[in-house]
Amino acid sequence: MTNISLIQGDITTADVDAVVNAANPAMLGGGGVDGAIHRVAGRALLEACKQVKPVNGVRCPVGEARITPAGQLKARYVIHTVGPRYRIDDHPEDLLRNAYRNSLQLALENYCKSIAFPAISCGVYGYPMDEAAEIAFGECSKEKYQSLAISFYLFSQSDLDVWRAVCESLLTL
Ligand code: AR6
Repeated sequence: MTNISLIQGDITTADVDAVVNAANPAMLGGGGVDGAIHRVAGRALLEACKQVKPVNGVRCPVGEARITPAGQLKARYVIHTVGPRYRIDDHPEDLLRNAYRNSLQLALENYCKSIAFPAISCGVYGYPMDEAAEIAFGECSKEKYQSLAISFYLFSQSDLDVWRAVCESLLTL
Protein backbone atom coordinates (compact mmCIF):
# COMPACT_ATOMS: atom_id res chain seq x y z
CA MET A 1 0.00 0.00 0.00
CA THR A 2 2.81 2.36 -0.97
CA ASN A 3 0.42 4.98 -2.33
CA ILE A 4 -1.36 5.27 1.05
CA SER A 5 -0.16 7.45 3.91
CA LEU A 6 -1.46 8.16 7.39
CA ILE A 7 -1.15 11.67 8.76
CA GLN A 8 -2.13 13.13 12.09
CA GLY A 9 -3.61 16.57 11.55
CA ASP A 10 -6.20 18.91 10.18
CA ILE A 11 -7.43 17.92 6.72
CA THR A 12 -8.11 21.55 5.79
CA THR A 13 -4.34 22.00 5.48
CA ALA A 14 -3.95 19.12 3.00
CA ASP A 15 -2.08 20.05 -0.19
CA VAL A 16 -3.85 17.60 -2.50
CA ASP A 17 -6.07 17.69 -5.57
CA ALA A 18 -9.19 16.62 -3.67
CA VAL A 19 -10.19 16.82 -0.03
CA VAL A 20 -13.01 14.49 1.00
CA ASN A 21 -15.66 15.92 3.29
CA ALA A 22 -17.70 13.77 5.69
CA ALA A 23 -20.90 15.62 4.93
CA ASN A 24 -24.60 15.08 5.62
CA PRO A 25 -27.23 14.54 2.91
CA ALA A 26 -28.22 18.24 2.71
CA MET A 27 -24.58 19.14 1.93
CA LEU A 28 -24.83 22.63 3.36
CA GLY A 29 -22.27 22.30 6.15
CA GLY A 30 -22.43 21.00 9.70
CA GLY A 31 -20.12 20.27 12.63
CA GLY A 32 -16.91 18.23 12.87
CA VAL A 33 -14.74 18.00 9.79
CA ASP A 34 -17.59 19.33 7.62
CA GLY A 35 -17.70 22.55 9.69
CA ALA A 36 -13.91 22.87 9.57
CA ILE A 37 -13.79 22.46 5.78
CA HIS A 38 -16.56 25.00 5.21
CA ARG A 39 -14.94 27.50 7.61
CA VAL A 40 -11.63 27.41 5.75
CA ALA A 41 -13.08 27.07 2.23
CA GLY A 42 -15.45 29.99 2.80
CA ARG A 43 -18.59 31.20 1.10
CA ALA A 44 -17.57 29.91 -2.33
CA LEU A 45 -17.85 26.31 -1.12
CA LEU A 46 -21.31 26.85 0.30
CA GLU A 47 -22.42 28.47 -2.96
CA ALA A 48 -20.98 25.57 -4.94
CA CYS A 49 -22.85 23.11 -2.72
CA LYS A 50 -26.10 24.98 -3.30
CA GLN A 51 -25.62 24.44 -7.04
CA VAL A 52 -25.94 20.68 -6.52
CA LYS A 53 -29.56 19.92 -7.23
CA PRO A 54 -31.39 18.52 -4.18
CA VAL A 55 -34.00 15.78 -4.45
CA ASN A 56 -36.38 16.15 -1.51
CA GLY A 57 -33.67 18.10 0.32
CA VAL A 58 -31.04 15.44 -0.36
CA ARG A 59 -28.01 16.51 -2.39
CA CYS A 60 -25.98 13.43 -1.56
CA PRO A 61 -27.59 10.16 -0.41
CA VAL A 62 -25.72 7.99 2.09
CA GLY A 63 -22.82 6.18 0.42
CA GLU A 64 -22.76 8.45 -2.64
CA ALA A 65 -20.41 11.33 -3.42
CA ARG A 66 -20.54 14.74 -5.11
CA ILE A 67 -17.73 17.00 -6.30
CA THR A 68 -17.44 20.79 -6.12
CA PRO A 69 -14.66 23.37 -6.41
CA ALA A 70 -12.84 23.87 -3.12
CA GLY A 71 -13.13 27.62 -2.45
CA GLN A 72 -10.21 28.90 -0.37
CA LEU A 73 -8.74 25.47 0.38
CA LYS A 74 -5.38 24.55 -1.18
CA ALA A 75 -7.16 21.63 -2.86
CA ARG A 76 -8.84 21.98 -6.28
CA TYR A 77 -11.91 20.00 -5.32
CA VAL A 78 -13.97 18.98 -2.35
CA ILE A 79 -15.54 15.57 -2.72
CA HIS A 80 -18.54 15.44 -0.42
CA THR A 81 -19.61 12.03 0.73
CA VAL A 82 -22.07 10.88 3.37
CA GLY A 83 -21.12 8.00 5.59
CA PRO A 84 -23.59 5.80 7.46
CA ARG A 85 -24.82 6.38 11.01
CA TYR A 86 -23.38 3.28 12.64
CA ARG A 87 -26.25 2.23 14.90
CA ILE A 88 -29.06 3.56 12.74
CA ASP A 89 -28.46 2.67 9.11
CA ASP A 90 -28.74 -0.93 7.89
CA HIS A 91 -25.54 -2.54 6.59
CA PRO A 92 -23.28 0.35 7.57
CA GLU A 93 -20.21 -1.54 6.29
CA ASP A 94 -21.58 -1.58 2.73
CA LEU A 95 -22.52 2.09 2.92
CA LEU A 96 -19.11 3.10 4.25
CA ARG A 97 -17.36 1.08 1.53
CA ASN A 98 -19.57 2.82 -1.06
CA ALA A 99 -18.65 6.23 0.37
CA TYR A 100 -14.94 5.46 -0.16
CA ARG A 101 -15.49 3.82 -3.55
CA ASN A 102 -17.63 6.64 -4.96
CA SER A 103 -15.21 9.30 -3.67
CA LEU A 104 -12.23 7.55 -5.28
CA GLN A 105 -14.13 7.08 -8.51
CA LEU A 106 -14.99 10.79 -8.69
CA ALA A 107 -11.35 11.67 -8.02
CA LEU A 108 -10.22 9.50 -10.94
CA GLU A 109 -12.93 10.84 -13.26
CA ASN A 110 -11.70 14.36 -12.49
CA TYR A 111 -8.03 13.53 -13.19
CA CYS A 112 -6.95 13.88 -9.56
CA LYS A 113 -3.54 12.55 -8.61
CA SER A 114 -3.95 12.96 -4.87
CA ILE A 115 -6.82 12.73 -2.40
CA ALA A 116 -7.14 13.20 1.36
CA PHE A 117 -9.77 11.45 3.48
CA PRO A 118 -10.92 12.07 7.03
CA ALA A 119 -12.20 9.14 9.10
CA ILE A 120 -15.65 9.17 7.50
CA SER A 121 -18.48 8.37 9.96
CA CYS A 122 -16.08 8.07 12.94
CA GLY A 123 -17.31 11.20 14.73
CA VAL A 124 -20.96 12.08 15.32
CA TYR A 125 -22.04 9.13 13.17
CA GLY A 126 -20.44 6.75 15.69
CA TYR A 127 -18.53 4.27 13.51
CA PRO A 128 -15.83 2.45 15.52
CA MET A 129 -12.39 3.59 14.34
CA ASP A 130 -10.91 0.12 13.87
CA GLU A 131 -13.83 -1.24 11.85
CA ALA A 132 -13.88 1.88 9.69
CA ALA A 133 -10.13 1.71 9.09
CA GLU A 134 -10.39 -1.88 7.88
CA ILE A 135 -13.08 -0.94 5.37
CA ALA A 136 -11.17 2.15 4.23
CA PHE A 137 -7.94 0.22 3.62
CA GLY A 138 -9.84 -2.62 1.95
CA GLU A 139 -11.26 -0.26 -0.65
CA CYS A 140 -8.39 2.19 -1.05
CA SER A 141 -5.76 -0.51 -1.59
CA LYS A 142 -7.46 -1.81 -4.75
CA GLU A 143 -5.37 -1.96 -7.90
CA LYS A 144 -7.56 0.53 -9.78
CA TYR A 145 -6.60 3.34 -7.35
CA GLN A 146 -2.83 2.74 -7.53
CA SER A 147 -2.34 5.94 -9.52
CA LEU A 148 -3.78 8.04 -6.67
CA ALA A 149 -1.73 9.25 -3.72
CA ILE A 150 -4.19 8.63 -0.90
CA SER A 151 -3.74 10.19 2.53
CA PHE A 152 -5.85 9.66 5.61
CA TYR A 153 -5.94 12.59 8.01
CA LEU A 154 -6.59 11.39 11.54
CA PHE A 155 -7.43 14.15 13.92
CA SER A 156 -5.83 12.81 17.11
CA GLN A 157 -2.74 10.77 17.91
CA SER A 158 -4.92 7.98 19.37
CA ASP A 159 -6.98 7.80 16.16
CA LEU A 160 -3.77 7.64 14.15
CA ASP A 161 -2.51 4.81 16.39
CA VAL A 162 -5.68 2.78 15.73
CA TRP A 163 -5.45 3.24 11.95
CA ARG A 164 -1.74 2.40 11.97
CA ALA A 165 -2.37 -0.80 13.94
CA VAL A 166 -5.14 -1.87 11.55
CA CYS A 167 -2.94 -1.09 8.55
CA GLU A 168 -0.06 -3.16 9.99
CA SER A 169 -2.34 -6.08 10.81
CA LEU A 170 -3.64 -6.14 7.22
CA LEU A 171 -0.11 -6.06 5.81
CA THR A 172 0.86 -9.14 7.82
CA LEU A 173 -2.14 -11.22 6.68
N1 AR6 B 1 -9.41 17.29 10.11
C1 AR6 B 1 -9.41 15.93 10.13
N2 AR6 B 1 -10.30 15.21 10.84
C2 AR6 B 1 -11.23 15.89 11.55
C3 AR6 B 1 -11.30 17.30 11.59
C4 AR6 B 1 -10.32 18.01 10.82
N3 AR6 B 1 -10.30 19.35 10.78
N4 AR6 B 1 -12.33 17.67 12.40
C5 AR6 B 1 -12.89 16.53 12.85
N5 AR6 B 1 -12.22 15.46 12.36
P1 AR6 B 1 -17.36 13.95 11.94
P2 AR6 B 1 -19.13 11.94 10.72
C6 AR6 B 1 -12.47 14.02 12.56
O1 AR6 B 1 -18.25 14.01 13.13
O2 AR6 B 1 -18.98 11.03 11.88
C7 AR6 B 1 -21.15 16.72 10.55
O3 AR6 B 1 -21.93 17.57 11.33
C8 AR6 B 1 -13.26 13.61 13.77
O4 AR6 B 1 -12.41 13.59 14.93
O5 AR6 B 1 -16.86 15.23 11.38
O6 AR6 B 1 -19.04 11.37 9.34
C9 AR6 B 1 -21.73 16.46 9.17
O7 AR6 B 1 -22.42 17.59 8.68
C10 AR6 B 1 -13.70 12.21 13.37
O8 AR6 B 1 -12.69 11.26 13.62
O9 AR6 B 1 -18.09 13.17 10.72
C11 AR6 B 1 -22.64 15.32 9.41
O10 AR6 B 1 -23.90 15.74 9.92
C12 AR6 B 1 -13.89 12.32 11.85
O11 AR6 B 1 -13.26 13.56 11.47
C13 AR6 B 1 -21.93 14.51 10.46
O12 AR6 B 1 -21.11 15.44 11.17
C14 AR6 B 1 -15.33 12.34 11.38
O13 AR6 B 1 -16.13 13.01 12.33
C15 AR6 B 1 -21.04 13.46 9.86
O14 AR6 B 1 -20.52 12.66 10.89
